[in-house]
Amino acid sequence: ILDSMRGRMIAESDHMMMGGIREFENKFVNAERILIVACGTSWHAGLVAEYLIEDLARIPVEVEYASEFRYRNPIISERDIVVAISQSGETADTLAALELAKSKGATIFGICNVVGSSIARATDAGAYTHAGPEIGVASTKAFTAQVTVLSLIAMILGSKRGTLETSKLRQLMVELESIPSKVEKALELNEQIIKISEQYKDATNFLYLGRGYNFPVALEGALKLKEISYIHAEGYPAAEMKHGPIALIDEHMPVVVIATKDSSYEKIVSNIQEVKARKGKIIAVVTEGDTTIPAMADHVIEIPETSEHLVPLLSVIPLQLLSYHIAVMRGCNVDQPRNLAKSVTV
Ligand code: F1P
Repeated sequence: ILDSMRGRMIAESDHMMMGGIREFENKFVNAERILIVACGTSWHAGLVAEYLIEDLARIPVEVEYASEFRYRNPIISERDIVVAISQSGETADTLAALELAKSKGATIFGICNVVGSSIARATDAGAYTHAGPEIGVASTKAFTAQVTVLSLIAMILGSKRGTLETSKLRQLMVELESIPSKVEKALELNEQIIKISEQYKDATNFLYLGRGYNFPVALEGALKLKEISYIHAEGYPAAEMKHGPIALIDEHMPVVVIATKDSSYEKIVSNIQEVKARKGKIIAVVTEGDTTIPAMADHVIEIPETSEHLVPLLSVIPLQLLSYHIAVMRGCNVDQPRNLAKSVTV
């Protein structure tokens, strides 16, 4: 399984001209640290990778906003692997961050959509995601593609380092194969999400909460809403709510809680109770068949069950649909949101 998986990644990246990872495999496997640099949605994909790689491969990962990276004096060495993630492959901040890391001797791996883009050309190796091109500015399927590549990397590293058992690897591979059909199923939620969007299209604020693998998804849900509907939204780790955001909760605050069945499920149930006690409105994304949270939430969106390692690939879908429909109902141009560019080259 591992060989075919590695073969697939190398074949893909060789075919698409960025160097394959074969040459750097040992460096990757023996890395003391992996540094991820990216902006916006790509940064959120990087955050998912931090959870995946630390959990499955036990390599320390740091995820840096590329837009901030060069304004401090970061410690980088030739022993570091730097992964630059960018949908457009042209984001100036990401390019500058990887150039800085390269000048210190780090090995640069890229994950980009666009063949021959500036970031792809500046890397030592990498993988193209080919999720596009489309005219829409806000990144959606690029996120899914980036997280898929990063999941494969985490699995390969975990297997090579002996931190991921063969049976667990096999289980994850089988699960990954089932993701496309589960994404299709999640897209069938469209009609239900239109109805929810109608109720909240005039909201002025939204809060998004998630734990574990769903925390980056909460950030991404909030970003998508801001980008295309111009509604103020914040994403938080669910447990962080009591350290500030809880003060904002009243009957006018919709709270999107991503609460799929995983190791933190019980904790998130108590977060929902805290929101309900303050009359906040709960839009819950849950695992199909859940009965506890539906009894508490104002709206329930059920997604297919999957491994918690892969759940962002599914839980992000309803949040993208929610942003999309709210934006359309508010008369916003979802393809060309104001003030945003497909490639942020300055
Ligand atoms: C990064 C990004 C996108 C966002 C918008 C502005 O782009 O922040 O995530 O949706 O388009 O740029 P990229 O480096 O992934 O191309």
